[in-house]
Amino acid sequence: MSEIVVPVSSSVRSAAHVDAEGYQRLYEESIRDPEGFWRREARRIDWIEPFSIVKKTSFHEADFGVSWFEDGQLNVSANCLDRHLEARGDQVAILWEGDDPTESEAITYRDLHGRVCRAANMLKSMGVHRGSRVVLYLPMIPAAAVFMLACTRIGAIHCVVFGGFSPDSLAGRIQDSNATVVVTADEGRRSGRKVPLKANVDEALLRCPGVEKVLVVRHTGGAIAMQGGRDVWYHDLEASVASDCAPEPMGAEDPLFILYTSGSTGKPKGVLHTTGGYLVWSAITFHYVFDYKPGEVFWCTADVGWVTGHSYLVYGPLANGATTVMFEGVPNYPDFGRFWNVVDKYKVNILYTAPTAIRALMREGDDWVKQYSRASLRLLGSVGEPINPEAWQWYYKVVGGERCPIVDTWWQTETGGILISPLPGATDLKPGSATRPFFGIQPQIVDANGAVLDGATEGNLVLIDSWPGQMRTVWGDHERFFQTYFTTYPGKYFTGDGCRRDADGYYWITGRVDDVINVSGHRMGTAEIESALVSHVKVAEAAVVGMPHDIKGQGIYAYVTLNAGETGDEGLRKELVQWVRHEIGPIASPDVIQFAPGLPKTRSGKIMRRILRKIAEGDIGSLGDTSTLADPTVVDSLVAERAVRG
Ligand code: 6R9
Repeated sequence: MSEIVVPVSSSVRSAAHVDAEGYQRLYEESIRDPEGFWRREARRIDWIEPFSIVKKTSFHEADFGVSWFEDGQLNVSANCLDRHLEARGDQVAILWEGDDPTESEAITYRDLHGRVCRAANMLKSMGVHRGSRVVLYLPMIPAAAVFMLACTRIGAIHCVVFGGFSPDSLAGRIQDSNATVVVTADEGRRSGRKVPLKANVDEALLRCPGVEKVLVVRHTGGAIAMQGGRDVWYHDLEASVASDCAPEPMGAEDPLFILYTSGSTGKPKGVLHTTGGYLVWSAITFHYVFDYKPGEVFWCTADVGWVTGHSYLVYGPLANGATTVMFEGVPNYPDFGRFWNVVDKYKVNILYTAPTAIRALMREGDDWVKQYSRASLRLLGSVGEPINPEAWQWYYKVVGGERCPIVDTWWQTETGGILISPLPGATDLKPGSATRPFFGIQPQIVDANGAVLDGATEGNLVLIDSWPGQMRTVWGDHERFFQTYFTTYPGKYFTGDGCRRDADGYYWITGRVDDVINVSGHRMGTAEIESALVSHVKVAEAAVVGMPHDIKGQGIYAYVTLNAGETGDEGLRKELVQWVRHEIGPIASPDVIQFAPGLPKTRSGKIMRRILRKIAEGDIGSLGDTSTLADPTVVDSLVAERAVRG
């Protein structure tokens, strides 16, 4: 197979922060002398009390721990707001574009500072203090960024829950984080439809007695119920609070936020990030990977409910004094030209989106793109899942007109920010490869037994030393943190991803190797969907695997065994899909439900997912060894049933 390489153009190289030699020099320094490198680089943010200790990290059981800049003090909101006021107080910080194309708002740094101070005072008046947990269940409106920053201003820990999650998922996160305050809106908007956020909160709170106050932002004006003594309107409280609020000096290792993410076991993990390291990491990666220059407009299309929305919609851009676009809508509303319309409207220079969106737009043809100028675009980014070379080429040629490099950025909720990515002025691109490690990142590829594989090879991706943006623990379960990430390959951080490295040392992420599937760039634990399915009265057992999907990357394929006496028909299929949507949220909707009289199990009772994956992929010819199954005939009936369904 001939390999396509897109070299760095001389105009991109000469304008960029670093070229290939610069990258090599800084990368080598970051590995040879991490102390010196990070002592210097951490100064790109402001410290109230400078740190003297740079790093104390070990991935080994005996002295396990991750801490960075631990004796330093800082405040995240002061770094994202106050320090920009003098030079760029009147520059736009957030450009908000509503779901409805006629709605928009431009918020300057000074204005944002005022809103954040008032929001911080509102939270204080509700009893929120240093270390309190505040759940934010909000649409993509400026208040989401305002309340994230307001929490950081007073040292409260925010926990953003994606607005597409069900009341049940929301309740689980409120309970696990022990939050006392929830901030929400009357309703959200999505492709002209309304999302009943406040009603979902009301339902969730029936199971969350610890929540004392609910702050409600008016967004759509839709009718909602307010519970006396508990629920407070934002606009009622706003008038009564002061517009200044001193930033709380926080320790570098004080918790900053919790964000829940799916793993290979049933219960989502509360990934905890801390103050100093996270901010340094989101700031430095934003600067180098997006090669950001003052005055540029940056648009990350991710929702704030995901880590990408935390690091590259809010913290990375604002720490760098950038103008960041926040978009409430979706790529296909009112039509398939929406992204390009927004790009032209705000003269977006850097666009950061997901392969699933690119594939969905690619399918609609080039005309939607070409109706718009897109002349402002300089750089394109991709995140969330592997980008297939065909989608990469379309993004590069049609969207970027072959002018704009693409940064394919590999990272995870756990990593806080980008770990493997091209730097626009330094790295020749290969469509489909996340290319090379960022400063301080030491990837290794290991085989199933942990043997380190050198040179051009393929295996599992691990990281052998810490970086400032690394998660610090699983909220409330430090043992689970250690067990999940550091025991598969002792002494190393296991990413859960498979990876190939080519002869040029480029990394190609091949996808999850654990029981996590990636649906439209969103992580779903198969165990979570299975437990939702088995909670239905008619279901005895369920096994969920990923299947190839043209737009979503992976779709959800569920094998369901019913209780004796139940019959699997179209009606029950629909009911089960609705059930999962209700239990978890629309993103977890199964694409295929196959009723199975039995599941393939080993004699010790383990479900053989490898076989289920093959059947879901339609790859019946290579089911491999089925002789270890307790009942090999189960496979024949699954294959036969699938053939009937086509
Ligand atoms: C940022 C984010 C993490 C998982 C990760 C991997 C996949 C993310 C990718 C990518 C290939 C890329 N992933 N970016 N795979 N190329 N550029 O997405 O975090 O939601 O925690 O998902 O997503 O499998 O392990 P998160």
